[in-house]
Amino acid sequence: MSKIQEIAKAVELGKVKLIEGLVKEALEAGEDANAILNDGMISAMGIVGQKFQNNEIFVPEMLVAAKTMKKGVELLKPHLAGDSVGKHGKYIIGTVAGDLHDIGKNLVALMIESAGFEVIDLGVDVPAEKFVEAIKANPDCKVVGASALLTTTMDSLRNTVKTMIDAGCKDQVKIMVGGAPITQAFADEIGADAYTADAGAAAVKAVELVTQ
Ligand code: B1M
Repeated sequence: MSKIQEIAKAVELGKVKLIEGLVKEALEAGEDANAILNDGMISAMGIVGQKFQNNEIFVPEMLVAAKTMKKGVELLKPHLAGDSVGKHGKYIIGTVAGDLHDIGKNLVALMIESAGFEVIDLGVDVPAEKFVEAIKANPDCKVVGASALLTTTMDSLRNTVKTMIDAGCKDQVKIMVGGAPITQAFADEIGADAYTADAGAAAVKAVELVTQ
């Protein structure tokens, strides 16, 4: 089994105590941090989701898998992040109200930071009004990102975008949306300025929005 496969297995099985050693060994062996993240950790989360859907595992197992991945991402952070924090200004990000998933949102935040933004992370389960408050409190912020990871919180994302538009935020910021159930068509329908499918593309799009 390769180091990356071992990392994937550790995340899938929620081996929190093993992940630190495995990630360090993989980095020392010269594995690329992006490959560890994508082929190891993110693909393992796909398997975890599949097992949950098939009733082979339940919420506690999903939680330890998430905890293991978070610990692994912490170790990868210095190898993924750039050193130009803040050159593109501020980026406000959060997971919408009713939604507690934060791994994807955290990865987007990490990539956005690496691309040269100062990230203001509002966390999870963020009420629409809190996005508006944060935008108004940071008049120099030009982009905001909202994540929804459940089909049941797509309406919450719709409400978040509408609340921002109704509060006049579009005069100040571009609104980006994303998350597993979100599509370009849905983003267009709710009035977002941009949609991307993953964290890497989100960083590229954010730079595009402030430099075009
Ligand atoms: Co939940 N969960 N979960 N869960 N969970 C999913 C999402 C699910 C698909 C599992 C499944 O059934 N196959 C399913 C949703 C089904 C649906 O939508 N219809 C589900 C469910 C049902 C639930 C609960 C309802 C379970 C229950 O309680 N019965 C519950 C809901 C709680 C709530 O939010 N109110 C729940 C709870 C949890 C845990 C708390 C246990 C845990 C989350 C822990 C945490 O995040 N701290 C958890 C987990 C771990 C998962 C899975 C297994 C993994 C999620 C994840 O981290 N993926 C997930 C299954 C899966 O994803 N296959 C599942 C990896 C992450 C890197 O991907 O989040 O998609 P993702 O982010 C990507 C892109 O979407 C994109 O970039 C990211 C990186 O490339 N992206 C953006 C995200 N935000 C973006 C923003 C952008 C642009 C791109 O611009 C701003």
